[in-house]
Amino acid sequence: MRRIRANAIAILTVAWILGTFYYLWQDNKPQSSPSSSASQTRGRGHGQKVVSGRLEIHRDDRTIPLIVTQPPRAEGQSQLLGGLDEKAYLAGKQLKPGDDPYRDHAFNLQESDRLGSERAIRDTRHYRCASLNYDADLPSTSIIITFHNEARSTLLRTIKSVLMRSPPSLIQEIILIDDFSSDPEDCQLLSQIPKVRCLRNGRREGLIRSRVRGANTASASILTFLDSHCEVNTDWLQPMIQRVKEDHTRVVSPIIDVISLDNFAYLAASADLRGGFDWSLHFKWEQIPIEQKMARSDPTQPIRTPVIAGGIFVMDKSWFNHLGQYDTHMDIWGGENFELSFRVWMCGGSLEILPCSRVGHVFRKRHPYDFPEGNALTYIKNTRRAAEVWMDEYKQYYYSARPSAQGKAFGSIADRLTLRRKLNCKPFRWYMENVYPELRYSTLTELIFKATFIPLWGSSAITNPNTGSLSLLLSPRYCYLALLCFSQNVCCATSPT
Ligand SMILES: [Mn+2]
Repeated sequence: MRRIRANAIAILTVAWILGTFYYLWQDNKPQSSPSSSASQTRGRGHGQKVVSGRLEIHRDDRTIPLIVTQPPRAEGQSQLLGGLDEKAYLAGKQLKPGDDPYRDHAFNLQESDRLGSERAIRDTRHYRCASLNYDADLPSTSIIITFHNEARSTLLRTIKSVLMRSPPSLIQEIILIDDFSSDPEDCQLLSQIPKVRCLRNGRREGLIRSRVRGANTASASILTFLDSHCEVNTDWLQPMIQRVKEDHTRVVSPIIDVISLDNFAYLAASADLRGGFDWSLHFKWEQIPIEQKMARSDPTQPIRTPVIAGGIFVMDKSWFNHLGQYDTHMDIWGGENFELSFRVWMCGGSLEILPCSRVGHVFRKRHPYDFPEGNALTYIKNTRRAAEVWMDEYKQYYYSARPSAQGKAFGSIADRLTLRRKLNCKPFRWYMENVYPELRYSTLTELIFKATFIPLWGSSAITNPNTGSLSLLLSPRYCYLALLCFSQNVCCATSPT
């Protein structure tokens, strides 16, 4: 009897230790945002991990130490900005004393203004990137930046960093699409900068239709979509254009570094992440699967990614047009990155993250602007369109994970279905099997651990109703087999909805 008890205690102890390790491991894994109650925030797709506070922001000691990208010399500056009076431009919009610096842009405007339009930032690439060579005859690109009421200081810093840190021959033009901002001069004045063009929408269109407008007017053969609060890093452009030049069906993104929304510090993001999502079509950064990680002998090699975050990427213009640009019935923001990612993979292309290309981005905790139809409804409409057009029978998992999407209006998808047929795209099953097999089921080990250590594991899942399968457990309406809910795919499969 005593022996049995001793054994039981030993087993429990071992289980407890393993559970603690598992919990710590979970904690270190990049997680998606806990704040995804639909009305809250998704700092433009790629923001989630910052919001979670679990972000992989760590200074990677394999990166080039102490080398910073230089600001341009004083005499170069006047040429860089052409006729723009930078001081007057920035002074035209300033924070009044006593105003909340976070109110209008959801980042610390005071700090952004204080920084000025140029600064040295750390070169966050792996040191081997600096010795890579690129073709001398790379084609040029049209940079497309869409914005709505962006702060002048962040917008100007984005443009200047592009001009400072790109070979001039690669920049055909910078097209700004002002999506009906309150002050037309935010954009117009910037067109005094050489190569910068400004187009203003006559009404609010959202980033999807704005980008299509930019793409249609672009004169270069390669499109580069860039967010309006970024700073590009050393040699950010060459790796991406090289990959697209070699194969025009590749759609490539940089590693997106983090610019702190509070103090604007430039922080290196982990180089071991790719884009993923859960069944509610909630974007998240995730670790590269271990077998792929083991197979990576060269850290400068591209990383295959199931989806892109969507804010920053490079794509061949004719390929963009061939694949049907964007679904222009999607509004304002959100979901377009899934639609594009599914389409690219299923219709003959591929998606990559290039570790030797780095772009810093201010990740925010909320959208600073209004959604005319409401944030949640817009996200549901857009993701529902993506699911209905591309996910085939797997869309039932989307509806199980996002029951509120049932019955919501999403407009006609006839055009997009015709497009899919015309392009002869592969079924979603192919995507699941070949591009993102990791989505299907939690591993058995995870299942057991999660079932054993509910209190530990649950603390993170409970706060994350959109992605945490525990939330499904807590609402048995959507699941008959409560225990199996820990693997949300199993749960969805047994869902009555
Ligand atoms: Mn953004």
